[in-house]
Amino acid sequence: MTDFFSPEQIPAAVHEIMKAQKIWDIHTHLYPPTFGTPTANSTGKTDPSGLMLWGIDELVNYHYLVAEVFRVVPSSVMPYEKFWRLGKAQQADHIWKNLFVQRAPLGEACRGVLATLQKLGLDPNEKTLDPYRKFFSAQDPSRYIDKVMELANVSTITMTNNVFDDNERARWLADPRIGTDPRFRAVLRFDDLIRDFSSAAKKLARWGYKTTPTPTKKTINEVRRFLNDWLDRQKAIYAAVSLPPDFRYPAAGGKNAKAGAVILEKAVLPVLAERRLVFAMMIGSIRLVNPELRDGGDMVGISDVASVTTLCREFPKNKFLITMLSRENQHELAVAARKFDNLTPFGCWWFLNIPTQIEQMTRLRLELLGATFIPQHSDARVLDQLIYKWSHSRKIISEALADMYLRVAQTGRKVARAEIAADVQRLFHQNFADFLAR
Ligand code: FIX
Ligand code: ZN
Repeated sequence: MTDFFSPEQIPAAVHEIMKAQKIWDIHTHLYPPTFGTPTANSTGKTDPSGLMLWGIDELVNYHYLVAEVFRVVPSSVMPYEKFWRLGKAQQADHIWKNLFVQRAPLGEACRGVLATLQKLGLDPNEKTLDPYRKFFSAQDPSRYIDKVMELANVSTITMTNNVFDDNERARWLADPRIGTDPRFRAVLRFDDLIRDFSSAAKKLARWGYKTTPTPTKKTINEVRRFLNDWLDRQKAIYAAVSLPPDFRYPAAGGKNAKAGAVILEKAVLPVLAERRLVFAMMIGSIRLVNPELRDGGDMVGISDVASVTTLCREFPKNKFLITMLSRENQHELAVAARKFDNLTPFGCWWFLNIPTQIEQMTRLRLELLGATFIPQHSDARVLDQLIYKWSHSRKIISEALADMYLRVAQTGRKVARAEIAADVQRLFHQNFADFLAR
């Protein structure tokens, strides 16, 4: 007997199905303990340059909150260089006092920290961070990953593995088994190869590849060898770049931009097509408009969707996973996805990962694409963020989805539980798995 819902039952039914759905988080900056952790923990093993970030000092030092605290205590009062000279704990104390204690923590990134503490069973009203530090220092990193994944109901964490990051690259070269934690999947990330091929070519040459800043046939072949070596080493499930808003294909701009486009066309896309690997292009980030803020110093700009449609048309054997950083690009990108089945839009990226924009983007995409896109990724940089980033997004996406089914039910078409469950599974796991496997 098919289990249909009356219109009044739909919102609660969608919420319950969404809550139960395990999520494949397709883009994060998270790592397993094999990459080392600077956070004090029950094993006593810490690594100051470790990449696995978790715990209260990392949560409160999120680069979003660093940028926000300078709006409250300006650099004329707390000079940037003075802030950066503080230790991580003192930086966190400064942020906690000024954003969480001396005023109501209104912003989304602040609210996220509080929601995470609440779901961990901690009191979000503490005046200092010490009680939280005590809790986190008692955790075993690997068991804590299981706890956070369970609270967030996340099945798989997809990493961002930047081959041009010296710390990360050295770790992969030192330990062939570093990426084998079954809870994580690797992604080969190589922004510099496209953004700044001239400097990337010099680095590849230092690493033993016969590359020059001019993309000759020999250089192109060597870049292909480099990509294959690292895709194999990482067992990467896709490859990714973040690109500035002025990215264009065909290339516009100077010699370096043109070289990047040649590398994209002659090396990156052919290698990924041969391996049937997805290419994620995250377009619209301007690096370090304020370098004093370090990771928090990046900016958004309106990008060119026509370059995306040109790539989708000219490289039909490639699969493009696209997210754009500007709100103004979202409608055009969703329409572009109606034109090309090798284009899957994903996520509400970075400055768009706030309730108002998640709601608007999800409704727009459902109305134009049905359940054929990937609504969200966490972009978490600190493990514990999975808890709030997913609880916030589930609620908003659930409300948008419920409205869509309500509209269907209002036509007299009955809506079955199995249909809702199938769509939720598509949106949070199967669309991604199918796109990878296609
Ligand atoms: O390029 C990226 O992967 C961005 O997501 C990051 O660079 C950015 O700092 C971030 O974490 C945004 O949420
Ligand atoms: Zn990211």
